[in-house]
Amino acid sequence: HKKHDCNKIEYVFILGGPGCGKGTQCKHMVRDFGYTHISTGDLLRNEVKSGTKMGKEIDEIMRSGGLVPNNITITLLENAMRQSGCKHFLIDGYPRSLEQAHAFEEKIGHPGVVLYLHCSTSTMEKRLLERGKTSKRADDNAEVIKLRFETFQKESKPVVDFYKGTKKLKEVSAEKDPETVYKHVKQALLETVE
Ligand code: B4P
Repeated sequence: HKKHDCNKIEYVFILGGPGCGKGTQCKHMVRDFGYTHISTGDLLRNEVKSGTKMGKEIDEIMRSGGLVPNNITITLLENAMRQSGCKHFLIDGYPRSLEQAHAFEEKIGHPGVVLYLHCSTSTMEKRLLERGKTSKRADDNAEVIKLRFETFQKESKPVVDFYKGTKKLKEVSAEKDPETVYKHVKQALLETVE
């Protein structure tokens, strides 16, 4: 039931702090534009569930609010993209550091547009604590949330600034309810794909 075509742009990066609503907005974009959604957070959680040695290593890092080593993330990402057999992707939660941005652009390709969901820390914290009541996610508790915010400021904010400099960045406020946020997300994406 795709309403718009994503053929013009192969890769869309979705950036934003922990709990800004990346996963939520991606669901809407998949429905309307026909992209394949790839979330590095989901890929990493699947690896943890599989109980491998690498999964245990990943679990510890996620519980500390830090970033999983780049070689692990890019390998999972490349495999998932290959296995999907698709060509147009929403890359959700990646790149989270300048090093990751460079790795993707060297090994895979260049994003056509970079969407940044901008949200205040207090709103993000509220959402994550709310999700934590039912999510059973090891990182949705006050202590780890604080560390995830620190990692975002230190490692991921520079990625936002980098793409601002290339003019590929589209900034959308993610403060309001999901439907309102999506109206602006859709507008920003339409401006680039059509
Ligand atoms: P992620 O899985 O990406 O977790 P997240 O930042 O919390 O985003 P998520 O998509 O889950 O939440 P959303 O904002 O949609 O990463 C988790 C961890 O994995 C990282 O800390 C890191 O350790 C590791 N990791 C991931 N990618 C990595 C990478 N590239 N390199 C290294 N390590 C990596 O939603 C949050 C909640 O808010 C939901 O409950 C949702 O329902 C609600 N919500 C959303 N939008 C809302 C709105 N508009 N109004 C009200 N509620 C809303």
